[in-house]
Amino acid sequence: KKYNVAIVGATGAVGQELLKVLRERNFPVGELRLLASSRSAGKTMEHAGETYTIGLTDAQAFQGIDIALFAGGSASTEFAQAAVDAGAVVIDNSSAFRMNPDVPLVVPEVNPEDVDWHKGIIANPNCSTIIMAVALKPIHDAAKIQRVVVSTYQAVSGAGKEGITELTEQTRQVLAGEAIAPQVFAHPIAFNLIPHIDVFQDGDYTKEEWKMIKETQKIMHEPSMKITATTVRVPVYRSHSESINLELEQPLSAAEAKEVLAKAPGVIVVDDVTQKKYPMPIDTSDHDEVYVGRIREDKTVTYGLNLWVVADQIRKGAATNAIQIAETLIARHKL
Ligand code: 2RA
Repeated sequence: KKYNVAIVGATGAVGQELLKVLRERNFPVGELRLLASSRSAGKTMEHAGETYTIGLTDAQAFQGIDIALFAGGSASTEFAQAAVDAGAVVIDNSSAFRMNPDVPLVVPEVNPEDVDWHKGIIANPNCSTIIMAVALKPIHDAAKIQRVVVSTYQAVSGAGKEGITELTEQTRQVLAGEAIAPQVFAHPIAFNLIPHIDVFQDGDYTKEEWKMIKETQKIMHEPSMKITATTVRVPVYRSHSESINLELEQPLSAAEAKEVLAKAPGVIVVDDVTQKKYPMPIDTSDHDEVYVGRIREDKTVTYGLNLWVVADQIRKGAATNAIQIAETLIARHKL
């Protein structure tokens, strides 16, 4: 069986990646409808040798669509319900519905069963949340995580194509001794890092930090798991990195942790310090897996563990996860 698929926000960084991943994974696409705002509607786009005309996202755009992949942004609040009303299942990459108790928030390696109770919309979690959840799940199953302390090192492409352009342009300007005028980020990002992603909220945590806390608790079905986060933008083009410290309820040696992680779906362990092997953004970009290394016991608590986790946030943190949700729907006969 083939499915008619719409990509809403097809011209952005995530939209483009959705297109790539659909093709790469041989997703059974019938009609493919590319939609965007009035800025891009009417333009044509080349992809894998084919020319597509971008349609306008409006309430009528979803007739006959089985799966609507929303890349993110305000289109979700405006049009997700229209897509559902037209009979599509929406897989939404925006933050609009993630914490809605009627909307499953799914990482297929962690809680695939949650697709079963969808009412039309399934939310794709925040990028840094997805990456962390994939690495935490096997450890939680093996030794029950009590507390998580995470610090992130997030690539500029997390802020879209404009983030990439800003880093490139500022790097050139700094090297040329020219003045810098930050637009996408609050401060210069070239030769700097910024401990501030999204807006500040309760307790002086950023929205990105609250996403990592609240979304992880929802995905893992552990509403009282203790999680604290510091999220940082770094001058890297692509792939988010995370330093994760865990306190466990039961003992788990570094060797055992490596074993469970190596067997876990979607995880690749890269951890051989004698060979200077550990995950780095430069190696993980354009890959779908979550890479884990620097796996060490933390002896400052009874059962502690440190992990270094890196993954391509446009792929596993967004597009790949969304398409895996669609695959899960098909596999579980929920489409
Ligand atoms: C970022 N979390 O990296 C965002 C993208 N979803 O800014």
